[in-house]
Amino acid sequence: MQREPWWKKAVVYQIYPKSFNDTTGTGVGDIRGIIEKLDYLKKLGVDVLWLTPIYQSPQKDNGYDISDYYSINPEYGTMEDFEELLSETHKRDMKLIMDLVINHTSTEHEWFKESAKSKDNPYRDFYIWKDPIEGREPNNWVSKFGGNAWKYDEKTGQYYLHLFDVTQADLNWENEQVRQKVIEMITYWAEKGIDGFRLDVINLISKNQNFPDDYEGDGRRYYTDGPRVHEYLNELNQSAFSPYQMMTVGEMSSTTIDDCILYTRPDRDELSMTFQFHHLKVDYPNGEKWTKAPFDFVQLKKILSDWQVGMHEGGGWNALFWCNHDQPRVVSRFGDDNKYRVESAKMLATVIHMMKGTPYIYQGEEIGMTNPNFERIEDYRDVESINAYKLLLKEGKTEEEILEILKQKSRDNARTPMQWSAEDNAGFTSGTPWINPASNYKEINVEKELNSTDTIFSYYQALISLRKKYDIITYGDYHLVLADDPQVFAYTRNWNEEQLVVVSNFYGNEVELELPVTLKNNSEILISNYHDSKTNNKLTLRPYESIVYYAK
Ligand code: TEU
Repeated sequence: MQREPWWKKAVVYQIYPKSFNDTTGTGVGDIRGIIEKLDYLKKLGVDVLWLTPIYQSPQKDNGYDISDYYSINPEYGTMEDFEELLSETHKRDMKLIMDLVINHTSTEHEWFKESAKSKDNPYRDFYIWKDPIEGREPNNWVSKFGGNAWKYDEKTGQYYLHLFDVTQADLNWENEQVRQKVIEMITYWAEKGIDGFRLDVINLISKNQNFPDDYEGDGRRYYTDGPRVHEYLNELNQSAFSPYQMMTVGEMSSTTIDDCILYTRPDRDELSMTFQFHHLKVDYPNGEKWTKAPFDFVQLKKILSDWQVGMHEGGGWNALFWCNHDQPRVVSRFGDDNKYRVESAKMLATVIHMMKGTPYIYQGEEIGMTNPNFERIEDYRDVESINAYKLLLKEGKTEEEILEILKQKSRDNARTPMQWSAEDNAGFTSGTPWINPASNYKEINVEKELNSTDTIFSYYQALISLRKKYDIITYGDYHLVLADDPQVFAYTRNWNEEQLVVVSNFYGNEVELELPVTLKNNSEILISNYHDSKTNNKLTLRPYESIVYYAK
């Protein structure tokens, strides 16, 4: 049998450098701040660190607007700092992956500046420029951050496409020179010795070249998993990823299981694994994000389970996650960030970490950080949130209503400073933080976690070591049971003669449960978030109780 790739048994930790640890008092986290915390991350037990973008950038979208792929944003440090981070990470036997943002660049990137100079500039074709149609935008596609996705340029009389912010211009992947430049850049970082990449919105790079109007939607059907995307990824793989044996995880916007199988099936030579977001839209009624809404639990189970089974059967590989820098804190979203914060954080971790795929932990998740519940619009920094605020005001919503929506949905919920201690600003900075910390940092912080027993942190440690010890977690199949149960998330995993049964109460009230599968006689409890969980076929699950049974 071919040797299985290492990343199948790995656990990844996502670092949002801006909010991780500031060593210079600027109020912005930095690379040296990450180096300082490597031992902490090693202690947690993770194998890979993923850094969101640290390249030079005007920071209109916190680094997802890159103006130079070859240099480090000075706020974060220098290239020497980066190289030290890489070697210190490797010394501790961990790996480092970086963010690759190649659907678009900042409009301050040299390529764009050249491109905007004239219609016959050699870089013109690096971006997607179109003539007006009847004096208007070339089509009706909508930017993911609100408004039309085209921006008119007075000087040359054409529009350029920006699926995200107006300062994030989409690259023209049809242009072979663009692809060559990207390959050169990937090779530069690979030569430095990094271990892989997370590829930002990578399934949006190939657009339908007719650029049709979308009369039923916002345009995404014409560029999501687009016509040449698999070809482009295969090219990147063969010219840059494979020669350096990189681990790659594609961030897939509104994708399908079928496409993700194609992106990740080993014989396709595209990517190692994919992030999909369908399970994080269960609180978007009718697809609408900017509304305050409860989540649909049965749907959540169904989506996660369809992806488990679909990717298993199709030979693909899932990245597993609840949270990232674009999502609210999971304990506030699907758990209880109050009375049962600890129990629910552990339960949520169990549900994801016992699934098939590679789990990702977003900074602060391992100590149960919550949404900050900002009360004023001035507290928000995120371009998407601020755009949404303006649009919702125009639509006639009151300021109060909008603030309630942002408290639930804003991306800034995950971007508040990492809570290291009870000191000022959560021990994140000695200066003024670029965004305020959540006010609960005196209660919820790393120092406190490390000085106590039975913490969320120690529970994550335990989950990570179980993955190392039990192959069934990596390789077993997956079956959802009690699919329609409105309170319990239960699934089984089978592999060779082994069996895992994972049962979790997703709510704050007790529930009587007759286990849907007969536990084998020799079943043991691998992990549970209560001390005295029972090994019975009939049991009462306490608030947010989660139990993993194992038998051989
Ligand atoms: O996000 C892609 C993306 O489409 C979303 O997760 C986005 O934040 C959401 O749709 C907004 O409702 C990636 C990055 O993770 C994000 O931080 C960047 O802003 C975006 O790409 C553009 O580079």
